[in-house]
Formats: sequence, C-alpha cells, structure tokens
Amino acid sequence: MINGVKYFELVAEPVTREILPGVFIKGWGYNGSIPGPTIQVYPGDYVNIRVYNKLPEETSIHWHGLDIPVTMDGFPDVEPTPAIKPGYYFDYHFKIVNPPGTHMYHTHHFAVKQEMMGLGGGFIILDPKESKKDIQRDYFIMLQEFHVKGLKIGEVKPGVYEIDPMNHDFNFFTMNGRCFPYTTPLLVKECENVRIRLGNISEIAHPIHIHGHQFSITASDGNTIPTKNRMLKNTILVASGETWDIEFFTKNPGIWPFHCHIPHHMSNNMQKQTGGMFTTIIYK
Ligand SMILES: [Cu+2]
Repeated sequence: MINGVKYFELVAEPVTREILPGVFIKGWGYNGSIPGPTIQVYPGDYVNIRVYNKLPEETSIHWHGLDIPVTMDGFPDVEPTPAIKPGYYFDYHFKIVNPPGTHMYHTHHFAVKQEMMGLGGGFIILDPKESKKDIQRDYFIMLQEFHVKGLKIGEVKPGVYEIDPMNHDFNFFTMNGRCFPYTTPLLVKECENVRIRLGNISEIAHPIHIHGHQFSITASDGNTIPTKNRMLKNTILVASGETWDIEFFTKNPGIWPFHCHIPHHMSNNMQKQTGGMFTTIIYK
C-alpha cells in the first residue's frame, strides 16, 4: 500500500506445474503458479497491478467481472489498450466499484491458446463487514483442464510433459492446478459455515457435486443472491466464465467427496482409480 493505492505484481511466464506427484506439465501461469495467485481486495480500493510479460508472445489481463474503464479491461483486439509485448510491463489501475464477490482474471489475448495454457486466477472482493462469526472457512477453487501430450490412454507416469492448448481432447482435470489424489483437501470442523467459491475460465462446464450435504447457492458471478432466492442443491454447473459461491453447514462428520460429476473428469487420463477434478471435505 503506497499513498492509498494497493500495489500488486503479476508475472506472466512459463510455469512447470506438478499436477500429480512427479507429473509436471509445461504450461503458462502467473508468479510461478497455475492458476495464478488469488488477489484479494476490498470495495473502494484503488489497485495498481503491474503485469510483467515474460512469455514468448504478447499477452494481456482481463479483470473478469469487474466494472472498470475500457482502457483497463485487457481485451486488445477491440479495446484501446494494446497487448503487452514480451519483456515489457503494463500497469492496470482501477478502483474497485463492485460489491464483495468472487471474480477472476485471465489473459484475453490469443485466448484460444493462452487460456488453455493455464493463464488465469481468482480475484476476490472481500466483505469488510463479514467476520469469523459468519463464515468459518472460505475456499476458492479454480477449475481447469489440459491436454497433456505423450501419454497413452490409461497411462500416468512421472515426467515433464508438454501440453497442447489447441487439442480439446482433455485428459487431465485440475482443482487449483492439481489432480486428485494430489488436490488439497478442504478441512472443516463440525458446526461451521463453509463457503466454497468456484471459478472457471477454461473450455468445459463442470457440474460440481458434494456428498453428504446440501449447499445453498449464495452468489453468482460475484453478485450476492438475496437470502429468500437461494436454491438448495448438491450439484452446480460451473460453465466457462462463471463463478458461483456455495455455502453449507457442517453437521455430518466424515470424509466427503467434492468433485466434478462428468465421469472422465474424475479420472487421470482414463485410469480406473479416482483422480482429476476431485477433492475431499475432511472433518477434523
Ligand atoms: Cu468436469
């Protein structure tokens, strides 16, 4: 924070990401990670996000869901601000005028390739009025999928692999850049209000399903849903471009699956055992 402005830095760069123990994919990400770091701000903040381009081609960042001036929106094909050339940086700066909610950021240049290389992350506008009394656990999960080259169907072995962003025959499906059983479990205790924020900027819509609980859908695309209009469900389809916030109360102890329901998305390259876009909710 300098003179009332919150400064952030994102470095768009090649990233070798370990999606399973010993299995690395050569994608593109931010600050060494796929997805990039989750940015957290408050309503009314002035932010300056310096984006360095260490990729071998031009890129941009679009602040997905934010109501900001067109010069800062990061879509060089139709908007006034040109793409960031390799070796250069650009300062995206704007005021946060949206209310608290879950948003995302991602490349909006040569998106057909760059989004599928992994260039995205979470952008959360926190609620300054919310306290630990309201929500005891607050998770963000970005859903992504990749076509990893060089493996036969059913084969998963340690190595460093190229991905083909133009091939939509996806074989690896991630939550926050990892496949089950390498995904991070969601830890909870009994009698807690748990929020999970789901985001997707990839190709495929993912129906995310919880076991042993019903969840309330509390926000769509970063917009809070009035309490009386909230649906109770146990599966929610998260399409490309969408964020959904869901909340549930922990009253059923155990280890519970939380996963995409498309059969081949909960497998690593069609293997028999569970993998892919799958994690567990673990009561401690
Ligand atoms: Cu899926």
